[in-house]
Amino acid sequence: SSPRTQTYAQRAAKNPNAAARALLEVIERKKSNLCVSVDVTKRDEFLNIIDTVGPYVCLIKTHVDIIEDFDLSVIEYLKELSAKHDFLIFEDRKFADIGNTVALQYSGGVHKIASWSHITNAHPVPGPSIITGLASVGKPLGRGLLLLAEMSTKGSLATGAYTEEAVRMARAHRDFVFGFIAQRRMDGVGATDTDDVADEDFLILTPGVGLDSRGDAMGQQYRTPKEVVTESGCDVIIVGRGIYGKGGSVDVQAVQAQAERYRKEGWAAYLERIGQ
Ligand code: 5FU
Repeated sequence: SSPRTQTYAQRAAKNPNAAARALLEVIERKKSNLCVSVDVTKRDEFLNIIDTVGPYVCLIKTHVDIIEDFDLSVIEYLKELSAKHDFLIFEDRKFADIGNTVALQYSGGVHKIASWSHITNAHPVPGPSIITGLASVGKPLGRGLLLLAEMSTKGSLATGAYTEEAVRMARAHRDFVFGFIAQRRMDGVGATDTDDVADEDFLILTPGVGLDSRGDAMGQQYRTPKEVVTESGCDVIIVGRGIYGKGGSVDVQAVQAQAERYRKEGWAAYLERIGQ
């Protein structure tokens, strides 16, 4: 059977990437395929939202470069919350430069992403050297990489042959690249007769998910968990503002209620997909 109809636990058992295995296992353990994207600019609010949604998520997605009052103690708290609530961390860094530069950006600077983020991502635009550059830092640490094969935004250029090439790049680096940011399943995409894709199982993490809105004023487009998980076969729903609104002060009960609502919808969509 294809990954589309297998359980997360079945897929965990045969995934070659440690970060992917850990993610699939936590999804199964918590019955949550929800990733919350915490896009706020103040450290207290950032940590407060994470502590609030923690019980409902498999993964927390960050953009640490938008936090105004950042220092490495934010990361210490984030790691504590990751242990307390049992979730993985995904810094949505979207690397896009030459191998040497991305290796420096990934390991160093103010944020030292590789030291704490289980998962990160990259645009395939520079070609395969971006993967080898990031792998030189991330592989020894047991990290995993996602390529951006598609985007959720209106007018995205990541379509057609570009998307297919992204999948080919991933296929050639299965030890480090375990999946995609995309809007649909990618197993077998762009494969030729000589590629062995029978056991291929790329995880698909999908932003642009919302239950109450179809988009924002800046090109974002939202689909529902059912459209994303049941119909398009994606594995993890990534939700930001649908959970905490505009940000500002955190209404703990309201944020909890939204997180549980999206967790439930995402899980029901998965059960429907695998026929349970
Ligand atoms: F790669 C992508 C993409 O194609 N669309 C996205 O929206 C990434 N994102 C991220 O997901 C974006 O940077 C935000 O951090 C998040 C979506 O937030 P929202 O509040 O749910 O729209």
